[in-house]
Amino acid sequence: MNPNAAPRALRANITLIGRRNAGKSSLVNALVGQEVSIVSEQAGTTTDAVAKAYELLPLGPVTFYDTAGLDDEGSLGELRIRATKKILFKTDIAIVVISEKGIGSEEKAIIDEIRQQKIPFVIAFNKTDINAISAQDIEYCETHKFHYIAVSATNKTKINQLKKLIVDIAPTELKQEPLLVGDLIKAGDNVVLVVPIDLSAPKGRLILPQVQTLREILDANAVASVCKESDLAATLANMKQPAALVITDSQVVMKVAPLVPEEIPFTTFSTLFARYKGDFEILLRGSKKIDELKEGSKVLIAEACSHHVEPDDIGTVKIPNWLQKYCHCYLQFDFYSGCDFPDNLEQYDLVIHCGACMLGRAEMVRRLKECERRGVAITNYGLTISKTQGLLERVCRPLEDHILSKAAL
Ligand SMILES: Nc1nc2c(ncn2[C@@H]2O[C@H](COP(=O)(O)OP(=O)(O)OP(=O)(O)O)[C@@H](O)[C@H]2O)c(=O)[nH]1
Ligand code: SF4
Ligand SMILES: [Mg+2]
Repeated sequence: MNPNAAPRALRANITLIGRRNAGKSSLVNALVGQEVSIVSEQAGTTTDAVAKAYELLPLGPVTFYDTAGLDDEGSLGELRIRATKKILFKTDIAIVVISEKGIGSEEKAIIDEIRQQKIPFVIAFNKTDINAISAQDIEYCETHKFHYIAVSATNKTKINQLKKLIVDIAPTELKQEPLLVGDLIKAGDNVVLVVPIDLSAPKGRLILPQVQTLREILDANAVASVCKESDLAATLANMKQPAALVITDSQVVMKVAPLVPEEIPFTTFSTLFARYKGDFEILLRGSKKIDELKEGSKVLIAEACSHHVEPDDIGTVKIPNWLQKYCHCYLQFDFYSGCDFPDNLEQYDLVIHCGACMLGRAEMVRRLKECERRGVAITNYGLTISKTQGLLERVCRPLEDHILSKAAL
């Protein structure tokens, strides 16, 4: 864990998918204004996916993936189709490229799959310089309320409009940075941060999540008090106006919880970051899976990057111990670090993800969605710690109350 590292920029993955020869490579070239992908009239030109980084304003940095045609033949073709489908797991926005032949059963199957995976998509009818969209295809798109556009990669027609459509349908996590704590407090509130200064605390400074939280409290014109867990009781007792929120480091949540009166909203930095960095509902759903783990259940501890492992490492030592104690049984743990998930992800009963300090929100949400698409529950370190200490409900309450109050508006 290195919570001081700056988050990587958000980068959206945009995948062009369709039959061979539909013009996927030509369209990628037209979108980025460069000849990055080989184009030919021979079907099956693109065999391995080609990635091209591009700055798509106002969305920001994106990667276009040009994929192999989904009607590729033979055993190698099957492998390519599988590789293309794997890219779909990581796709934020899909462009279904249709050739001059229009939408057939193959295209409908692709669209169904994309919809099932809840990927926003646009249908790009390519080659409209030689063939206009048929009335039947227009009706199909209109009936299903699909976004569609007629383009020509060769003539560069409506390429800018296609880019605009991509930006319009982009998921919200790609468009706006969410708040960490600012929406949970109001001007003048007292917020107490509990920061343990133990051996694992870096010398002479606070860590990034703490600094980021402090900054947001100030931005909200609220007042922050910072103390160690040993000084919390005195800090709360000396306040003329009761604390509006107490936020603690997860690792001391057990010590701190009894010191905070029930009526004072109480949460952890990790819980705030679970919402800020990911999809809170997916993570919360995943944490419920902990109660279903039984003897021999398989748990994957996934870390987004490799790092030096301390003897009491949170991912490899503490969380496995807490979990087994909580579940009263032996669990099988696998550990995986890197920007991908293992191919056999489906065999796990639960994935527990690290705090994702090195990942942008979009990337973390994408990882969460990939697990959902592959039917595997996922939660994260922070929620797991609170759950195994019996405090999950309490530390989530400030966020859930906020979600409910927003829904009531
Ligand atoms: N007339 C016309 N031809 C196009 C257009 N876009 C692509 N083509 C042609 O269609 C053929 C296939 O184009 P590619 O871009 O290689 O198609 P692809 O979907 O990447 O094909 P694979 O990689 O084989 O799956 C080439 O001969 C292109 O010149 C277009 O907008 N209009
Ligand atoms: S991304 Fe995950 S594994 Fe890497 S330093 Fe951050 S919390 Fe630790
Ligand atoms: Mg191609």
